[in-house]
Amino acid sequence: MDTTDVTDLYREFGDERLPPGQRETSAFPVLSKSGTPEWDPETWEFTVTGAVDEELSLSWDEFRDLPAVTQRQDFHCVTGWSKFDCEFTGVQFTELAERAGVRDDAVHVMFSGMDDYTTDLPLEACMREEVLLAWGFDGDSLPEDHGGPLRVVTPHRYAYKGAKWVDGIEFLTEPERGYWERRGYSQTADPWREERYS
Ligand SMILES: Nc1nc2c(c(=O)[nH]1)N[C@H]1C(S)=C(S)[C@@H](COP(=O)(O)O)O[C@H]1N2
Ligand SMILES: [Mo]
Repeated sequence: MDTTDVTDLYREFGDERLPPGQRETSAFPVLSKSGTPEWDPETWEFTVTGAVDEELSLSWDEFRDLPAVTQRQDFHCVTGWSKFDCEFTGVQFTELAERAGVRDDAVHVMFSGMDDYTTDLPLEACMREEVLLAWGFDGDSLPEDHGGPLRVVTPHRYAYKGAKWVDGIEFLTEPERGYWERRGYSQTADPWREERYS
């Protein structure tokens, strides 16, 4: 599969690839609010709900049959580390949005994970080529600690916007707050503007 390099997206937001206040690391630390949830490919179900023409419900096999892309991306954690050149493979957010048919009154999105994690983003911040629902990392399946079988990646936002173990997307007509956003983290989370807290 061809790899698209989106590591230059920082040019839209700032002059430096490394956002202010971040340090580069080659490690890939694990940050989870609780443990790594168990999952069963037989019963796993992914849903797209809310302000859409047609709600979707996909099995693991159905999800894996969706068209996928591979991208080289940077990863910025709000706690101060950045990891360059992560290779993620997965389905673009826009692909799912198109299949469900996002209604005109949708303005915001809530992602939820199997560990009851939630995180929210404005719709326009999701409708970008680099927002992936990733099942692959560096040519392998996504490690379970890093959100396997499926996680969201948001290289233009701090990484808490990327729900690990994601199994639901809800389109909202009013903004709502996710797990960390309710606890004082930024809703917009632009690393080049250091939007860490709200
Ligand atoms: N489901 C879920 N997703 C999550 C989290 C979590 O606790 N649960 N933590 C977030 C935070 S704070 C960060 S920094 C990244 C960390 O991803 P990593 O563990 O792969 O480094 O996942 C985000 N997504
Ligand atoms: Mo984080």
